[in-house]
Amino acid sequence: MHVLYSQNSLFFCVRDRTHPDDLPFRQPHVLTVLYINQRHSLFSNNDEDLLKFRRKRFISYQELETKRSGPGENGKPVYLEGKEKELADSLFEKEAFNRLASDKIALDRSIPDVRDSKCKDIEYPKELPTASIIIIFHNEAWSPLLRTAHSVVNRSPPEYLHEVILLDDFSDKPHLGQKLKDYIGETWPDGIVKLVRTMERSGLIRARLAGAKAATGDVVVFLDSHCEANIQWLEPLLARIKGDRTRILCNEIDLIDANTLQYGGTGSSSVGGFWWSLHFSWRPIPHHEVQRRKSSVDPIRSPTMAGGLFAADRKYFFEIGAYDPGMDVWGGENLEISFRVWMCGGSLEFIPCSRVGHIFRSSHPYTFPGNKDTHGINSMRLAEVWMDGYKRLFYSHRKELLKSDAGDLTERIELRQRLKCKSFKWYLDNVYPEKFIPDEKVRAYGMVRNAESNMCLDTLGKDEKKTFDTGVYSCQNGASQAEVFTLSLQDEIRREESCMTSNGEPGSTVPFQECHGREDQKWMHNKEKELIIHKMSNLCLDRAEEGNGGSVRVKTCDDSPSQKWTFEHYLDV
Ligand code: UD2
Ligand code: MN
Repeated sequence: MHVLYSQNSLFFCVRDRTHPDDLPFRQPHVLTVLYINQRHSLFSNNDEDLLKFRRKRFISYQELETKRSGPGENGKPVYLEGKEKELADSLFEKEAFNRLASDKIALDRSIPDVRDSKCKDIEYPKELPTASIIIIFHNEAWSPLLRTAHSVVNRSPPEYLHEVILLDDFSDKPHLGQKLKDYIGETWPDGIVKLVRTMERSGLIRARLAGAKAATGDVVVFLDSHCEANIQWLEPLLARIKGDRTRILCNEIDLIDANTLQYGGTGSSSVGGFWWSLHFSWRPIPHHEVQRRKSSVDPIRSPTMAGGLFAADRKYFFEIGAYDPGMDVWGGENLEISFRVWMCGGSLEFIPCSRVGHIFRSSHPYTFPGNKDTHGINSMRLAEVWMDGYKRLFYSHRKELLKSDAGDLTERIELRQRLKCKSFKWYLDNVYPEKFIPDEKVRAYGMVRNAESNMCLDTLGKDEKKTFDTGVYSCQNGASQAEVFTLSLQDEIRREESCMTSNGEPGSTVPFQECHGREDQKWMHNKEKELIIHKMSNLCLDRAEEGNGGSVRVKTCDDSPSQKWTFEHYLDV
């Protein structure tokens, strides 16, 4: 263990590992992540002096926030031109955001208060638990990382802000070495911001675990390293945990534009869902939840969380199983913790009055060691432990994983037994009743085959979040998810979220569109005659074009072989 002392910063830090640039402390170290943060005598080791200092800093930031001017202030966009824009564009590919624009903006810039105005009238208890904010990063760019830290320090009341832990997951970029350590020491001489480094590349899941183990506040709050915490973001989270420590709470995530760094409010109209491929999705707040809530600022119960930004009672976080340390680098942990929390007696909520911006990037600005599909394997771990028989629906999307090894799951299975968690069916029935299950309580499902041609209905690999025309492809006999369709009890022919739709014009193609339950999405299947009839127009589904990738259309029923379709499986309902 090394005690590091930065001459110019009055900042002490004991760490398990040193950044490659932190000479002369190059030798590797064998310790779990550990540090202490010692206050300098400037504060005479007196808690009251320290709090006074922090309060003054907090208040003076609020006083000046509205008077600031400069690029990006008040969350405004930054536009680059000429050579600068060219350079920014070329960097964009690697970093997946506009680093040049970000570097132009003050690290402690002001942002607009995008909350529902009702939030301002809410009074939170004076006595609240204290929070450790854990910001994990691997090779993050300088300005987003520091802007995250500044926003937290400047917008969290000091009496509740126990510490901010910058958890460096084995970065090797020079700016994250000595330079970062010095900056922290000089900027926050009271030691509120602490730097902890892992000894090896841990991936975001184990990095968060290391951060939570290092934390000593009552509550842990996790943030990505490219966020901006907004006004009064912390109090609503802490108040809700004070009310019930088994609540896991997510702030609303605002959008910081990856190109202009504009801070945009997103509203509070979504909850988390998932695709059976175990990717996260945003969905509108379901009807039953809209009815349950009395006000637009009430907490919103959500089946899942996006993953990066949430708060939990620190001890409860560990009691409920923290994270699966067998998960690597990126992906899956968000659904794992979501399923687990609900199934094991906790709950998950979005808090409309707590807002934090996040830069959504279209790719990852870091490497995946060994080029592994970590989302796939991590998801497999969660499916095996938490989804019971429903894991079939995950594997139907990821057949190739059936040959993969998810690693040792013993501890996670034991955890589920020890906590006496409920079944995944319970979760679906009670927490996410609107989730569509393609092969239960339906009339028929599987391949939809046209016998004459041995062609099957097929999505042709189209993006199912958008509208796409139904096509045909030679039947893959179960090998392709793109050929799995369901005839629902509501008379839809559908995929997970989208339904076959027709405007009833003879000869028109049949697009898949978001399911809405209206007449243009209702179909009748006559099993004996092998017909699929659009109810509204009485037209028949017809394989209109030959060959792979051909389209299907609705036409006047004429008993021709191109209008004969059978489903692979029929259920007795
Ligand atoms: C989303 C989540 C992210 C995580 C992920 C699923 C939000 C806003 N973001 O993806 O937090 O739950 O889904 O796994 O909900 N990092 C490390 N070590 C690594 C890789 C990443 O510390 O090996 C850090 C990274 O610097 C960042 C955080 O982990 O601070 C999340 O990574 P991301 O921003 O690339 O993930 P994102 O937002 O695409
Ligand atoms: Mn992120």
